[in-house]
Amino acid sequence: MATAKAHTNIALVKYWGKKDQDLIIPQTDSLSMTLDEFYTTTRVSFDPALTADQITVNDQPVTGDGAARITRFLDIVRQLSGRHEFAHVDSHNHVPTAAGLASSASAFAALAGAASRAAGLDLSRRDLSRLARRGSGSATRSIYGGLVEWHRGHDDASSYADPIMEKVDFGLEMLAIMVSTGRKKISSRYGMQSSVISSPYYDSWKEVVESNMATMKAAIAAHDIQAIGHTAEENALRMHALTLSADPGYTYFNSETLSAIAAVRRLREQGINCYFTMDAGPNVKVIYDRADRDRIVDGLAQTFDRDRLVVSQAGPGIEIWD
Ligand code: 2P0
Repeated sequence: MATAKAHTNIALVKYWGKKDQDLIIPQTDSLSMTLDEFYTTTRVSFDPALTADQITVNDQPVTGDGAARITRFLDIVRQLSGRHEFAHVDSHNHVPTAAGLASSASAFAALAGAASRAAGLDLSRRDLSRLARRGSGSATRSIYGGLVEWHRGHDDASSYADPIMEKVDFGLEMLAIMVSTGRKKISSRYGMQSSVISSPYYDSWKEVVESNMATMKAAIAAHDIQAIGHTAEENALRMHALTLSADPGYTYFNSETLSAIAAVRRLREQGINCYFTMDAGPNVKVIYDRADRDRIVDGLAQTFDRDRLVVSQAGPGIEIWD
């Protein structure tokens, strides 16, 4: 038996498209911040008495497509370790109630850590990030704390994460504005593939990411929060342009997303440095220097209830224990 705790992450330079859908090799590099506030804890034990994997999430049994995806992942662990037993998987997502931020990143990172250890594998962090990638692309980055880069690579061995700054030693902070609790209609897996196939802007996106990765790394090295935020905001808007320009086009934004963007821009017009980013859903995350936190929370509280504003520091990498 083994247990692992992994935190979710928010990309500052986004992953949006695969080269290899089976191995989950992305089209581009990406870069994220691991968040302290949101994490998943997962316990795995292999049991010869089982005739199928037994999976619960937040104490509710998981069946159907959700279970099939976890079993496919466990099959990879069984193949790597030479074990044949089915497993008990008990997972808890620690996200604020009504977050709508539950993430496959922390889920598959924690599952990779717990399942590999329970199966008797002793993987390096790099190999854990490669294994987590097989469950969900963004999980690759959740093996490490702080600021993390996922090298796209070109095959299973070369596509893994590396830490850029494991302990964030300057004021970078993120705040999530919880605008919606509903389940998204278009999964990121489907949405990103549709962008790869049908957006006429996809080749430009690859150039954008290459340039944003260089700018972002230089900004991190310089502790330049304004440049980090500006680059992340530009990158997010260009990623979302890939959803609008797919065929059929769609968006993850709703009217509250646009209100949140407007609220951040109003703060900026008042001279407060803060920037927004959005993922495959309507929630908005704000990037800023923690010295400005109180003014930003007070400003956003004019539009959103305070209990929908969740501040998070950079969080730690995966922990695994027996
Ligand atoms: C990211 N997102 O870099 C981007 C930005 C959402 C928007 O990674 O198909 O759940 O499991 O590899 O990792 C969400 O996609 O997709 C994601 P799969 P995943 O964080």
